Amino acid sequence: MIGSHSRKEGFTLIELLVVIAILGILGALGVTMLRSSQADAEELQCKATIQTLTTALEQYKSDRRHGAYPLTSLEGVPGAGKLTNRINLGAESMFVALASKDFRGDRPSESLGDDSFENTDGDVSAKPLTIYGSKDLFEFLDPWGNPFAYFNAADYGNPAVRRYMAASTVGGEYEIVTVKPWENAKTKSPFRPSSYQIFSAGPDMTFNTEDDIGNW
Ligand SMILES: [Ca+2]
Ligand SMILES: [Ca+2]
Repeated sequence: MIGSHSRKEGFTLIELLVVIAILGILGALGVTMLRSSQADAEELQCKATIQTLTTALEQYKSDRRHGAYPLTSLEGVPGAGKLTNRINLGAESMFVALASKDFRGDRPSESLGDDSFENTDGDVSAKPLTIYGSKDLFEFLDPWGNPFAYFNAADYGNPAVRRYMAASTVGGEYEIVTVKPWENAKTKSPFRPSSYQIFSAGPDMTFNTEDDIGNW
């Protein structure tokens, strides 16, 4: 009688273990779903940023004063000075083009906000080249904190514009990496052969791997 009385009072050890196990499974499921929805959100944000940048690049090209996409480097641009570190060249050139005083389109650095760009390699131009007072040569960042790579089609074969800063973990140290323009693995013909490539290293934070997200 004592046994049945205590049964009514509370859970048996087995029942308790079952409940704990179920809670554990639900918890793990919740974390997994949260993580995957966060990853989905970052990828969507990355694609949206590329869309914003490509729209601005088309506006830039269709302006008769430019008539072409930004070059892959600021070399020879008045006020750029000596580009000493040779890192992030395409990304910096794209940023300057789309944040310059004479760009009449919708500037992505303004619409995307201050968090959308950073000077990951800490280099400067001789004079300020953008609407900002700073001489910093900024790069647009993907949702994981790495610069977007940018290559004008004229430089797909140019190894001198392939050095980029990238961190392998969120908030990690930036290191110099080599980034190659994307090409068809079978035919070796580059993606976007007559315009430009802009792409993110993607969630794995490594360039030129399958999860890269680009304008193709
Ligand atoms: Ca820079
Ligand atoms: Ca990648």
